[in-house]
Amino acid sequence: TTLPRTVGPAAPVAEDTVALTRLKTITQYYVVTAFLALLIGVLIGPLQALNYGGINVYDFPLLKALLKSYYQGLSLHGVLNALVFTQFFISGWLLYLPVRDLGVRINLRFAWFTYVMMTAGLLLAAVPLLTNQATLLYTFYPPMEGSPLFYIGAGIMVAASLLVAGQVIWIWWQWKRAHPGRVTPLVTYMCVATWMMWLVASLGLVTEVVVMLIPWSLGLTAGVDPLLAKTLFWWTGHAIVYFWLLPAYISWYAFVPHHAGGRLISEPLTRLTFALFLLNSTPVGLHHQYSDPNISVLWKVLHMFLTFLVAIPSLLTAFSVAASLEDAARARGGRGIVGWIRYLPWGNAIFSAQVLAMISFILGGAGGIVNASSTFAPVVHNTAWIPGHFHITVGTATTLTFMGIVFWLIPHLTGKRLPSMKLASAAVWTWFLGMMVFALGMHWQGLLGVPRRAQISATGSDVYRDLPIAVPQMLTAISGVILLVSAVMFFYVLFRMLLSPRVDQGEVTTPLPYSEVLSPAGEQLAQANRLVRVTEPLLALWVAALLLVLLMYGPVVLGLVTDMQPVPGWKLY
Ligand code: HAS
Ligand code: HEM
Ligand code: CU
Repeated sequence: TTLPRTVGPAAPVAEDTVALTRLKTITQYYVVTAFLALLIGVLIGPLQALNYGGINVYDFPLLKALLKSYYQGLSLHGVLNALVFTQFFISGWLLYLPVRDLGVRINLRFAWFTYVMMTAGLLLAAVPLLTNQATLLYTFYPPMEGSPLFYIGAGIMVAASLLVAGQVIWIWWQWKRAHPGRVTPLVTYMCVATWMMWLVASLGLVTEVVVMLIPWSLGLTAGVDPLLAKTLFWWTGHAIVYFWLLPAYISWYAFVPHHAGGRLISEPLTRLTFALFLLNSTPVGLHHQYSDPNISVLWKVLHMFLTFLVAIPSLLTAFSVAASLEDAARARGGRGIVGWIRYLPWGNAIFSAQVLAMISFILGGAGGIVNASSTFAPVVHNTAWIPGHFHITVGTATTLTFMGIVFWLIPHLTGKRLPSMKLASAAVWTWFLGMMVFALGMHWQGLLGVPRRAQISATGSDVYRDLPIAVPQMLTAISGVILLVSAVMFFYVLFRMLLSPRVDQGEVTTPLPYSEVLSPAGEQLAQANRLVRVTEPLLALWVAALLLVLLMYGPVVLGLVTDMQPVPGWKLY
């Protein structure tokens, strides 16, 4: 009999060799560090939700001892969740997958080095964050100024992620040289494209931190130009959302069909999606700066159109992944136009986490299109609508997907078992419910004019009480409580699993869940269809991506550089 064709290598079940065990340990370190950051970050979230429910808890003595201000808490929340959790998880995930996919040996010392470097950066940045010396919010816009340790630590963290990117691209390149004429396997393709995108995207942030913020915070320069710094920040700041999203897409394409019992529809289409993200993720950042002066409307409008264009690979994903789910449900006996949905394995938390994440992203994506439309942007910009938007993108589409992944990844890496599928499911469904209620409350308040990043519950901010916000405030407060309960259940399951003894060989009981595929890409480039051949030269696509971002950002940045208005720093905390 012939095995069904999957998106993975022919024999994904491997022996636990010494090298494989070590690779698994490194991956586990990345993933556990990520979730420790999320644990602390997420505990602060409900306090902020209560604030947007009109309830001020920041004067309680215990809390006052821990957090100097609402803004210290908000800085910790944003940095730990959106920057630390994501980066550590993704670095482990997108290192492990291509190494296994290509079946190669890697330099494990180098892999350990990048982990240690990233963690050192995190610890360095954590000191000023925890001592209220870097209360700058996760966007750290100058002229707000923090301790140099914060910028240096953040810089080291990003540099470490670039080394992981380099290692993955290197092993792919070695594989290409050893296998001329072969099509890059799908999972590796997606990982390499994502890392290449991140290398183009991170240039803005690296320049901002290394050239501007570190010398300035060390007192070597007298001031910085806030608009130039902010523009470089958003060069990276929009594309970073795809650095958070694409690792979830990798799971939705390659693994979710397997959990559902169906097939991936098309490898060539999946490759097209990632090629489009590589090209188009970065030159769109000005949609965060519609209201900023000194940047011409022409460039803002160009970035707006490019933003609409970058929604297309997500729409391709929506239809393609939905078709995989329908395929799975019909194979399980599902019938009817929508009736098939009931036949999906909703009781499996690995599956439900990721599909609920997708559903949240339908709404999150739609909100993104609203934000990107320059006519609507002034209504929603800097209001509570925006946190509403990103808690159902990064806070659910990404986070809930990663939660679903660890339910199989930890057993796979360690040979331990998920202690309770019921509790895992309860955590997943309450996270989804909590975030949907949160998003409703926050979008609604935003439309009524409630600003983001504001301690509106503090005495003295009575101005918002005159708005008709009682109902959305109540929804937001309730959502914070639901999410707290959800987080407690999730972390209980996660840590019970991590602390339990190893029961079997993870490779045997929980092999990599590669999906079967309906339209494979084929193995030989010469026989592959046109789309496969056009998307294969990733290095050329990478160069094209770099040129496109230079074209779309070069004149804007140059204009700001030739007209710099350096200002001294502020300490507002
Ligand atoms: Fe966004 C602000 C525009 C996507 C995150 N965004 C933010 C901020 C964050 C963020 C953190 O144009 C705040 C930054 C700050 O602090 O100031 N965003 C977009 C657009 C998209 C988008 C056009 N955002 C994301 C993703 C994020 C994220 C992804 C994180 C992971 N965003 C903006 C704009 C702003 C902004 C403006 C600035 C606002 C302002 O004024 O400050 C697009 O990429 C969205 C495309 C998505 C879709 C949806 C596809 C749906 C899929 C699911 C299918 C479902 C299935 C399930 C298959 C078109 C793929 C079926 C189920 C069955 C049961 C059958
Ligand atoms: C901001 C609540 C989880 C990322 C906020 C705000 C609230 C909130 C109310 C707005 C604060 C303001 O604008 O003043 C929560 C709750 C959570 C949660 C209740 C769940 C228990 C997450 C997760 C992520 C995340 C999982 C990402 C992985 C962020 C970011 C900000 C934010 C980046 C913006 C910080 C800033 O403005 O500098 N959160 N959140 N949150 N949240 Fe969450
Ligand atoms: Cu954006």
